[in-house]
Amino acid sequence: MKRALITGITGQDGSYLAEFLLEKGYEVHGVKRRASSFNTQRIDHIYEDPHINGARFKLHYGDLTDASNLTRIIAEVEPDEIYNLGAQSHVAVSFDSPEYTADVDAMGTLRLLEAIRFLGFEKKTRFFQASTSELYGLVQETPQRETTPFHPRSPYAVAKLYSYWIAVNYREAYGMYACNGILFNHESPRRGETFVTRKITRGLANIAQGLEDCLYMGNIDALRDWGHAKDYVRMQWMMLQQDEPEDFVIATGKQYSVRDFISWSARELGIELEFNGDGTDEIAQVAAITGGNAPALKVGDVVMRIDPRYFRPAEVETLLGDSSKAKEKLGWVPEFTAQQMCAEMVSGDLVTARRHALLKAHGLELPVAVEDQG
Ligand code: NDP
Ligand code: GDR
Repeated sequence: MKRALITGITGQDGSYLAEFLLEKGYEVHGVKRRASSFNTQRIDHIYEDPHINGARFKLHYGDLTDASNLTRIIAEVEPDEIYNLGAQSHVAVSFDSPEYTADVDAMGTLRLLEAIRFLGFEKKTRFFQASTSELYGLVQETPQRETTPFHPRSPYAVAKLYSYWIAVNYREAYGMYACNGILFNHESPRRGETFVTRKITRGLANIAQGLEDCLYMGNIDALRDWGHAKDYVRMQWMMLQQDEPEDFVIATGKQYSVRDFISWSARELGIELEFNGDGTDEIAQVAAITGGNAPALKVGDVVMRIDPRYFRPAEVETLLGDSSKAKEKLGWVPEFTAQQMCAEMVSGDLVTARRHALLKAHGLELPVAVEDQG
């Protein structure tokens, strides 16, 4: 039985990858951080009682800032594959916490690679690094492929640039099977609530049900290549099954704006939106109601405004990936379109919003987390 160790197992990708590997028959180990409240919502459904013999899913307390702890976990688990998905993954937050972001997103990767080397696992343990399209930042070529030069635009991207190169360096210097997936944006109903897609689907579902008044957004002209996390974790695994380690772009090859994503989400809720103004003044108003999912709204209501607080000190305006190499060498093609994914996200958030609206109607306190960052 193969053993995998996943950092970031409590995150979006970690949870899908853990499910995927368990289905493939792996024993799956995950590193989770100590938190003052439960932080395992995304993996609770695959949790196995460690007291039961033969459990194939195991969690270890750890942190990417703690080298001795990472070394001990790797020594104990003796993994065939390590997936380094753990990160302070929010670009806007990295401007507020640049040093911490560097410690986790850059040094964390080095700590894992050094632990593998220190333990003499260079020839045993394969290593996947979650690299990012943010490396391209101020883009030098469109679409972006494996050979496109990098120009990172945030402390997050600069930290991830270090990790990209240290993975390449350990491959070249020590013959390790280490590779980078240059992942373009990928989303799902499990996406963190402060990334733009989830902020939109959750926010609009809440507004439609009368739980919030308005969505406050940053740069809605930003263009992204959005895929589904399920497709991307499958590719992460495929990359570690080759004879030779290589880096791959993982993307859909289709590009849309944040404004498009807002319109699609609204349409899923049975609302047609009209955008008025531009730049910092733009608003989105309800132009027509075509379905019954938005009882709290009427034509003319403003559901989105721009708040310059969400503009970033340096923005990545446009990203579009070319994953032909992944298609040719690995036979990988994404199964989900961005629109399908958006529909799935809206439908998940609508179920939650309806439940909360029902509680509110009965005068019960809402279990709604208010998160202003991002
Ligand atoms: P999430 O933000 O959903 O998950 C991040 C994970 O990292 C969480 O499990 C988090 O734990 C954990 N983590 C954060 N800080 C530490 C730390 N100091 N030590 C150990 N673990 C830590 O990210 P995604 O699942 O979306 O992304 C997975 C990886 O892929 C990340 O590295 C991200 O940067 C990268 N990536 C993601 C893309 C995307 O579009 N989703 C695109 C390109 C790259 P906790 O739950 O306790 O916070
Ligand atoms: P990104 O994702 O920065 O690309 O990083 P995010 O969803 O945060 O932003 C995408 C684009 O939308 C614009 N935007 C807003 N973003 C947020 N979060 N909130 C807003 O209100 C808002 N309004 C407009 C942003 O400016 C940006 O242009 C994600 C993360 O998952 C990284 O970890 C990963 O490496 C990259 O994708 C690829």
